[in-house]
Amino acid sequence: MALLTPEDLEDLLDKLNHNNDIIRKDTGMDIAEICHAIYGTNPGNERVGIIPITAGNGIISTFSASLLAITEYFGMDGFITEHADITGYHEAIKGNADIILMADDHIFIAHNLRNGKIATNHVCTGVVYAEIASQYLHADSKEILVIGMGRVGYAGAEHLVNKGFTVYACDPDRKIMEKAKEELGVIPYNCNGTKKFSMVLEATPNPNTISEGMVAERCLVSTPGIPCGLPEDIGSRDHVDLVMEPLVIGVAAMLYSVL
Ligand code: NAI
Ligand code: 2YC
Ligand code: MG
Repeated sequence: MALLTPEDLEDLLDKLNHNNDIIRKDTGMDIAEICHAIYGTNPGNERVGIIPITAGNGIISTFSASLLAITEYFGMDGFITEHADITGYHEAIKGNADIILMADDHIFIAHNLRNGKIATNHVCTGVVYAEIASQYLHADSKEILVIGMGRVGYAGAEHLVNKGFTVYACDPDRKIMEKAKEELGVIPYNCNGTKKFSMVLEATPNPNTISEGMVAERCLVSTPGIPCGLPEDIGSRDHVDLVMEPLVIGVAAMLYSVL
């Protein structure tokens, strides 16, 4: 399980603003509008209880503070509980939280206590990064490449299939590819292929997963993957744009999805 580090979370809102500029340029929408386009919701001033969780590898020093900054960025009324775990959960309820945010090493959830809706970070991250790629204004077709069909990539691919895109997928895990072919009807793409795409969703925990042959002259690469899968020499080309951010975009989608 790839866990965030405090280094990943440094300069979080600067990274968000940089990515928002690219999203606006390449889709005509900002991240709030992208989330609204997916879920049809708008944040009010919902009270969001953020509960530190000590399970497994334990608390990531700046994780809760990052979540607080994210709730405030989207105009919500966030607070971090003084206590962790069950005591913190009780404190959040007593503190009139409408929505709970909490994560152990395996699952990160948003749970709306008022309407019962619940969201996981993996699914929402896959969906929102897929949506960003799919809204690329300079796309040359409705063919899109998904690299990595794990928890994030599969959710993104499913969202794109449901939107009517022709989804090519690559993943070295044969069982995962079999499942994706059977359930989603994705077209297997040889990772060393030469068919070029103007939209790429990358969701792997490895660097340099995107190769020369995959990227069209004008291309938007949308990736939550840590580290980044796009090699520097390809990413530095004039018309190859990159949306890559460690936490905010995925959490924004979680919050919009439970409103
Ligand atoms: P996962 O382990 O469930 O899936 C990763 C998939 O990538 C696996 O199926 C693996 O076989 C495949 N893969 C590995 N190398 C590959 C390659 N060279 N080409 C094609 N496929 C390859 O991981 P999960 O949970 O889907 O997360 C994916 C990445 O997204 C991780 O790095 C995780 O840290 C990151 N993440 C980032 C978030 C954000 O907001 N930025 C939020 C959630 C996850
Ligand atoms: O500080 C805390 O409360 C910790 N229990 C938080 C642990 C989060 C672990 N999950 C991750 O680092 C990754 C992120 C990419 C988002 C989802 N999983
Ligand atoms: Mg993110």
